[in-house]
Amino acid sequence: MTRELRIGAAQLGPIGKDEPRAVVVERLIALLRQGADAGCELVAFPELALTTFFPRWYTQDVAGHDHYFEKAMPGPDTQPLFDEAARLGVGFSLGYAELTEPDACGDQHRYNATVLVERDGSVVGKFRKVHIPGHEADEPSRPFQHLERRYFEESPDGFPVWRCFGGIVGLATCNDRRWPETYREMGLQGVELILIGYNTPIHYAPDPSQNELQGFHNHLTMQAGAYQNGTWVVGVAKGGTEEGVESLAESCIIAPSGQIVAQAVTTGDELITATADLDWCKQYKETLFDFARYRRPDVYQRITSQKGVIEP
Ligand code: CDV
Repeated sequence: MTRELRIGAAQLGPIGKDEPRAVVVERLIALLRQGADAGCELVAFPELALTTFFPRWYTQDVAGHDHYFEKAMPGPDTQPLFDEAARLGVGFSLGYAELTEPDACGDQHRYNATVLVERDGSVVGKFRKVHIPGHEADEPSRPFQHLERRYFEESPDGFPVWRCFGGIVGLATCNDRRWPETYREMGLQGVELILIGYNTPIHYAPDPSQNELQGFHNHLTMQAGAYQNGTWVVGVAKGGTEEGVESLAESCIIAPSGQIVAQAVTTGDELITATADLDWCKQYKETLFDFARYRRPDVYQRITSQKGVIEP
């Protein structure tokens, strides 16, 4: 018996700085309905899918950007998406900026988060971005800022996976996809499907020679992560030119073989779909990448604990 899950990647085009949440949520609902029409049981939305990519602007006081954050998930603006998901019987993942309730010391925390929601509209779990790229201080010489390190804390929670949708599902966010540890952490927990939202500006200020390689690196990392861990990977972009900044689209669905089985062809709102046979993962997890049989953590441990390069 195969375990087939029909999945969608709901790529978004630009979201304007002044676009109200309610209008964005209508766009998300339209894509969710397309997913339902295409037979999807699960639709992935991008990173920070409710607002423009606000870390491109500096504010002296970080709280000056709190209007871009969600204090509850679902909240008043996102409840219609949860309701429609339950009505349609389509689950989803959604990236958003999370502002926590004050803790015992009265401190609030800001995370680049993604929520995973079941087909009945219930919350399965939440992931907070682990690898936070960019910079903390204003760098006016850049054509635009990438101030994620100013606005978001790094997650202390790592990479959990959840048994849901008939398999084992994990989440990651944008820059996380470039790091092999992201996939391996989840691979070691038996992950079969990883959903990854991203906002990737084409222009990379620290080294513009990478600009023309953005598409290559995007697929390179996710295809390698899928293959080396025997898992499906969905990469879903907010693409196009948003507030003057061009971002990569090229959303895709990748099989455990590392092959791309569906890819977006526009830079706007677009749904791509695939039928993911979760049992395909076994062909890699039980052969080439049989971790229990072939991995050598004893040796890796020994090498990484050595100090420095061995000199001749
Ligand atoms: N949103 C991101 O994490 N963007 C980074 C850029 C800044 C390199 C990315 O890895 O795509």
